[in-house]
Amino acid sequence: MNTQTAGHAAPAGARQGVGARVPRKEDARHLHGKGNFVADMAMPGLCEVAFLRSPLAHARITAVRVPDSVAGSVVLRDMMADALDIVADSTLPTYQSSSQPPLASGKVRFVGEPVAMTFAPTRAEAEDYAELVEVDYDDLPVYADVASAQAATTDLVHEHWRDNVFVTLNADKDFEAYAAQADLVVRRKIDLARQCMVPMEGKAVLAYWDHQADQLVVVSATQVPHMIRSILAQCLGLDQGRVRVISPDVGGAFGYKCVLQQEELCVAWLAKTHRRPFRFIEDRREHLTAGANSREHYYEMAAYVDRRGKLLALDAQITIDGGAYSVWPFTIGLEPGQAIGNLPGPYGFKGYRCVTRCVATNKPGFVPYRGVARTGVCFAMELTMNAIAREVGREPWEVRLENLVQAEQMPYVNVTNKHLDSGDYPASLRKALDMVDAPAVRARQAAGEPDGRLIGLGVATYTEQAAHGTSVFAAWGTPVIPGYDQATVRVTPDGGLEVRVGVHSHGQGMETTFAQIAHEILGIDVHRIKVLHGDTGQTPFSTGTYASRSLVMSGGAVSQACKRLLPRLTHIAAHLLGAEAAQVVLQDGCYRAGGKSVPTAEVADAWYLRPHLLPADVDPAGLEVHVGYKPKVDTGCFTYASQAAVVAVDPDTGAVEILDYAVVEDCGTMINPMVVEGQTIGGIAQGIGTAFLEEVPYDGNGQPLASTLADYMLPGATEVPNLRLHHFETPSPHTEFGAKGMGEGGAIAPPAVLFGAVNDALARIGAAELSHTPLTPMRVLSAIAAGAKEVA
Ligand code: MCN
Ligand code: SMO
Repeated sequence: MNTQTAGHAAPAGARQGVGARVPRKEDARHLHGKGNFVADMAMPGLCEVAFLRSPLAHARITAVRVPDSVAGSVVLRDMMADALDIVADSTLPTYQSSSQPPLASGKVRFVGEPVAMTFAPTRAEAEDYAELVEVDYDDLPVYADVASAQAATTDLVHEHWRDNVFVTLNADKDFEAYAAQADLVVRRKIDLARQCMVPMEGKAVLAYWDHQADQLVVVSATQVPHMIRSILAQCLGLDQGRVRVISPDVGGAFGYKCVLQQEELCVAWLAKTHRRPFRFIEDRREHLTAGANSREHYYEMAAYVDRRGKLLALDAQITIDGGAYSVWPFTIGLEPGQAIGNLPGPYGFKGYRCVTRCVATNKPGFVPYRGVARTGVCFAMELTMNAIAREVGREPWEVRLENLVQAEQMPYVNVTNKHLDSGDYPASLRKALDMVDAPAVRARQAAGEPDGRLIGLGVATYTEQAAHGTSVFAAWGTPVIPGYDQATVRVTPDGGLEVRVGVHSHGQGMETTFAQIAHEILGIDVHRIKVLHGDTGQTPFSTGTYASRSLVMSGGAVSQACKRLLPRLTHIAAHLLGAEAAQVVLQDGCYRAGGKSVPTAEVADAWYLRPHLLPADVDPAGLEVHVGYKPKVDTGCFTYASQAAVVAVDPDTGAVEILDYAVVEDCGTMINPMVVEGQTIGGIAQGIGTAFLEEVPYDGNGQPLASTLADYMLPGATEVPNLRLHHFETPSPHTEFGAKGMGEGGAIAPPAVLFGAVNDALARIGAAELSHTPLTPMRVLSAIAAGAKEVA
């Protein structure tokens, strides 16, 4: 294992291959405002689309009146007879199927559900038309939370269901046997609030008919262009060959854009029907009140431990508020599936029982959000670890160090059959404790602060299952199951390289990192390597970018394709050099032998334009290779990290300041450490939002109470401290270069770390434990008051 600490970009002329800090190629256009987002696009005759959305959470639609003056510009569900509803079913037992119409039909199931669609030359006019449409509703009982939804027996969210539960998952692995050996049981209730994903760019889709290609072209801010093409073709009754999906620059996605959005379907339908261009750009209010939500998990944990805090068995109940509809293609089964499987995290205990329920409520549908269920399970597991430490009177890290899977146990198959592939979890925790100097923090706590604030230290260790593939998704029974990812690489006649992949970057920097992979093998300058992605017309199929899979899967395919191309280039070069292929070495993009050299450009020139110079036995497939790839083991690779934070809590105001934050992460071999650090820092910023600020509150009528960014609080630069990062690099045994996916990890641990730190601070004055996000100043003060009451 070699380690490397955070640093800055590599100077010009430096190494460009795997491990180099190459500045991101995509940054130039973004920093100069030259990105190409859907909202930037202009098209003759473009109509802007607006939606009339339901003001009620659960109601029957009894009448809709459209004034004649705008009738030609208003669409209702029954005018879209040729479009199918969105149905995303999992084959998991107990799963109940929801059918989401592109526009509400018969009834509405959440505030913000589109009821009518209008279009006009400008968005303002389209919104005016929407205001003229009158809808009569008959109220139905609203299920605004999981408790009322589960209690309901009539007027269910989906009438034909037996109850309001999408799916119930059960796990039991040797629970009774191990629980029986425990000395004590530590119980906690832990909740994670409902959140929005709030990318800078919301949903954005433009669709038109390409008359020349006789094709519907859908330009959409999506993570998964090939899957959107498949489902749009299916819902609109078109051959897939007559649909092209292009995902241009995407302004952040975080999971929000990895599913088919109903507005995407509506706008595509308009273009198919009218053979003209239409566009919808979600505004911030629509995003906050009607876009998909995430997180909202409720945990009841019972940890069966021995006197030293060794966890023998865990009994957990998880309830997830799944909102009104299942999303295509991941289904509402993905979140409970991830939760029940990943709850044990990095720990090696043997007895496990868990029931996970995903409940349908009258809220927007539920989409996986960066970290997916792992932010919740890490929060629940780590707060439980802290609780165990409290009850057995040990330091929280002492208890963890004993419970973590140890390095010598790797590879380790855990209690939920996760194949933890490699790494040293305890070493990462020790290093994080070192970085924040845990003994010094304890001494500082004992001495007290001159300003009366309370110091606290929190830690968390987590695993990030990444790039999980066929067997994992097959077990979740999703409508689409990822298999091989493909890449095409082609040397251009002037010696550059084109790389085509079906995944899509929405901020991850793949245009740079995939070029680095190709450079590592072929030595071509990264600035002469063009990564083409995000266009079904130009790239091979991939299920897309999600589950931190792009580097391992598509990056792996790029690596394999380049490795297959290299001998072909070498063979031609050897002939040009008059040498044996075995004597030829590739150095700085030049093929060298016997004191002579030819650059890649000359080899390419021979293949494309001077075939009379080629060897007789040249491979006629030429300088273009297409491969499909998946790692040797498709259960995913497990990136892991330990994070530690020191906070100061003001017991008078409830304000929390993060004084120090250290991260020790191991994603195997880093392709670009600077990109890895950017991903980690961005994820942690979002995690800080989850911990302290973010919540979409709903009232009892299912009305969203946060409709602007003044109510839905996001972390800004002042809330994100200087993060100190340290890397371990334990190569994965299963992947190209030993790299593991890591795009979500940063967002997983912060709530666990920061609640741990605040609870540690407040324990000094006997406050109650905090265990509901977000950790607001008010909640800090209530915890102090509750503790005081308990003492009195
Ligand atoms: N990388 C690397 N070395 C590694 C692992 C990754 O250099 N060992 C680099 C990759 O080459 C890639 C980036 O890090 O440029 C992330 O790679 P990976 O872990 O494969 O994740 P994906 O590319 O599949 O991205 C998806 C992941 C997810 S699921 C969410 S959600 C998320 C995230 O990435 N959303 C993001 N990061 C985001 N970053 C931005 N800016 N915006 C989002 O919406
Ligand atoms: S939430 Mo990321 O798109 O898996």
